[in-house]
Amino acid sequence: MSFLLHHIVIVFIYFCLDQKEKTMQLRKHYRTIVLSDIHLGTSHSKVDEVNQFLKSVNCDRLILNGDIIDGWHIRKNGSRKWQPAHTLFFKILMKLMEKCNTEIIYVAGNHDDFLDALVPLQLGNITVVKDFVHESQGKRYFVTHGDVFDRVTSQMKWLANLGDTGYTFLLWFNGWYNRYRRAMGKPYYSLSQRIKQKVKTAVSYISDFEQTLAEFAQSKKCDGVICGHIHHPENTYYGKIHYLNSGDWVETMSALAEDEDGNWSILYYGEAFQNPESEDIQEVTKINAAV
Ligand SMILES: [Mn+2]
Repeated sequence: MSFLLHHIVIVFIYFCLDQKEKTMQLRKHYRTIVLSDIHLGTSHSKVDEVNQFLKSVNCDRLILNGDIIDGWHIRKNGSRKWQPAHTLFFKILMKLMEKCNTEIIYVAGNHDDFLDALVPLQLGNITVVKDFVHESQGKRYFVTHGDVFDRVTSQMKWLANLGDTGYTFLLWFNGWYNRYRRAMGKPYYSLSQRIKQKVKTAVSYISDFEQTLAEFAQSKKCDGVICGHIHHPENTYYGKIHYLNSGDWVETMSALAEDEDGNWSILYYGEAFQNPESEDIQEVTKINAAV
């Protein structure tokens, strides 16, 4: 009897391992994924969405391009807003490293500046840096969070703080507005992004930031730049310089992805996960059911 039980257990374990293997294979594979501005530790962080996104992909290199943990917020308000979902984010990262052999490069931003004292740091498959050059398919990309190039936050702290208060209010309002939209059966809408697009000064601020970064990449003899910080995803060219911004997981829920051939694209969470007809969501539902 115990012999039979023993066999059943072994078969069951093999079955589970096989399922796990299949689950990892179902994930969409990219050469590189870039995430930034998740602001873990705040209530505005779209942590469930980023976790769901991460469970649906697999990559050789994951770049966490700054403001992943909001150290400023935690210092000011304590860790009350730290949810199990915020810890789950790191567990998913561990799984990626373990199962997919993903290399993780954490680039410190301004909200996670507590890491500045540690850089450069190498812990197994994780590297913590302030910036680095990502080389792929013969191209060189300068990777930085981007805050040091932001004239508003680096030169006028008081203005940045004032902006921060207004911004926090906007995000709070955005949350309520979207709860109302959801109740009406409407998809997610980023009110703060819409307002930013309308306000002229915000538009010139964005193009100013992009231009500065493109010039810096050129001075570093790079073909492109990969940044975050302004919560404005982009995949464009400034002259010959490829400007890439990974967006954020507070407003736009976006990431950058590089395929096997070195082509870059912006992935929007909403596109893949809010349209139940899409193949991606069916795939992910299958994956989540299997986990
Ligand atoms: Mn930032």
